[in-house]
Amino acid sequence: MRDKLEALGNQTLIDIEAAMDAAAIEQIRLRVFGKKGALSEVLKGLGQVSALERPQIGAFANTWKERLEEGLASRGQICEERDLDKRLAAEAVDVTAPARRLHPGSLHILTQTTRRIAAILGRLGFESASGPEIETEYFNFEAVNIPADHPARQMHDTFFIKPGHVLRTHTSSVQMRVLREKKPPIRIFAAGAVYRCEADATHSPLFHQIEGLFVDKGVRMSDLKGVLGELLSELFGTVKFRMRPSYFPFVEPGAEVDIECFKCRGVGHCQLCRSSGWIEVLGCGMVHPFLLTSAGVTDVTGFALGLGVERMAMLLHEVNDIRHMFQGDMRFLQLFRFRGY
Ligand code: FA5
Repeated sequence: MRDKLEALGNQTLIDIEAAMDAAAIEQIRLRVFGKKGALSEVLKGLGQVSALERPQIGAFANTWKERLEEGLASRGQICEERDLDKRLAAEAVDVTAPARRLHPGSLHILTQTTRRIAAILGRLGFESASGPEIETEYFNFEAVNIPADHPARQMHDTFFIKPGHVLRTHTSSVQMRVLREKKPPIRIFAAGAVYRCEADATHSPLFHQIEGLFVDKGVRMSDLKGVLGELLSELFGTVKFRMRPSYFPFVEPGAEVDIECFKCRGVGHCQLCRSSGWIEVLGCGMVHPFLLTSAGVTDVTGFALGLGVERMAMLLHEVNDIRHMFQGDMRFLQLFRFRGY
């Protein structure tokens, strides 16, 4: 029995010294000291040992037990330190390594332009309003004084969706919705996508407009002029503008607004203004009485204005082809990495 204990003890000491990590130490501990471990197996033979010899063998076994436990503890500590070193080495962060380049997103030029104009109108007291992009023919046309046989319908190359419904061709479709829902004073702007079946360098089948509508007692053309002055000078800096008589069925009188060409300063020798010295920027006018009476709004007058966001962004940033706005080319998008608004 002594020999067996000694053999087990010596072999276990060798195994302990050879253990390289905490898991191996734990395995040895279980193999020797576990319930059915090697030491218990050897000690089972204690019953056959004479009563005289038993205390000595018991003491011998205890001495080995203590030696092995000490061995496991001290080697165990070394193994745990090794494990920790290994983990630290594997998880080490090289603070001198070059940083990975971040590619932060930024707002699209159209979002920036829309928010910029919305912020100006907001400061002038206009509140945001909206209407559906799939619009009834009624709100897109009839309600804004464009009956079925009106020639102005042909100017809007319309996408027809299903009987009685179109993809709205302008944000003026929001006008009658608001006039019916709200009581004057009404001072709203409606920004959003509109659709027309046309495509070239200055026309996109999907584009964006911003509509402004102000209806109250005694609103006059001079109020419209005041708002235009604020809007245009905030966008283009101090700039001359003119209101040129024009026709839109939902306003009377109607006008198109031109700003003096900011590139040639009105001299008229440049491509931007096609040598005219003026650049057209939006449509506007006094709300047609037809709209007010059919909405049941009386004793008030109003003005409306509507502009194209893409064209405005093209002017502000000298972009020569509207298609750049929709192609998602990083070289183009990175030119407008401003993250405000
Ligand atoms: C209108 O759509 C009127 N509803 C604007 C208006 C509102 C007038 C209120 C009076 C009162 P127009 O069809 O001109 O008007 O379009 C307005 C602007 O949208 C144009 O000046 C232009 O900047 C832009 N636009 C028109 N068609 C396209 C297109 N296919 N792609 C990009 N921009 C366009």
